[in-house]
Amino acid sequence: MKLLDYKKTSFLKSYVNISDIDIQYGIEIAFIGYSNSGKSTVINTLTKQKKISRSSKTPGRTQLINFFEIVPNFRIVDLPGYGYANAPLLIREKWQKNTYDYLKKRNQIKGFVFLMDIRYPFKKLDYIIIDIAKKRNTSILVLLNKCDKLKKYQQKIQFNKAFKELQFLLNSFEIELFSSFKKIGIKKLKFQLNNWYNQYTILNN
Ligand SMILES: Nc1nc2c(ncn2[C@@H]2O[C@H](COP(=O)(O)OP(=O)(O)OP(=O)(O)O)[C@@H](O)[C@H]2O)c(=O)[nH]1
Ligand SMILES: [Mg+2]
Repeated sequence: MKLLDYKKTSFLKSYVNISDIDIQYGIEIAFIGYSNSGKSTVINTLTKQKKISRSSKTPGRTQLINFFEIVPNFRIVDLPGYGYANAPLLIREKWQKNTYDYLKKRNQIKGFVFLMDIRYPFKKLDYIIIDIAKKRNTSILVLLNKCDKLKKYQQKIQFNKAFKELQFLLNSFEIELFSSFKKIGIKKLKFQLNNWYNQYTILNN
């Protein structure tokens, strides 16, 4: 199994609309979740690059579909978060439609890294993403993010609850506690990304 060096990740390209995406080769992993759930920060943590992806205290930071290349033919994609309440409704709807369209239609997606704030999991729009993953039959890693905000025993309770809910909703999934601030869960994230990449290379060689 080839282990990837995530520090070598580089920015590839940004797009406003999915219809503009002109990369057809290789595969990609989509990072998705509510606005402010910590997607861009996870990508910075994974790649050990503080500013590869723009993160912010203000929700709605990521407004484009941003592609990063780990190695040729293997990309991660940072998406605008859904459910950002302060954006004008029209803009919000456009972002959301954009994101859902991309997640539903894009063949190159081989995995979802799906983030939920461990304190407030399974909000309304999260179910839409889980449903898309199920319908596509796409492999999903759920990160219960910002676990540094809870005590150990609370983390366990939230983990068990989420595990049960996911078991009810999906046939298969992976789940892990995550914190960019405390560097928790990174091993699992790398392991899953390595798996996805290796499955692709086995199939294509
Ligand atoms: N406590 C805690 N806060 C975090 C963690 N990761 C990110 N944050 C904070 O959460 C906020 C949002 O982080 P982003 O990475 O910009 O979130 P995002 O999901 O990319 O947001 P959008 O681009 O709006 O979709 C920032 O204030 C981060 O500092 C974490 O592990 N723990
Ligand atoms: Mg972001």
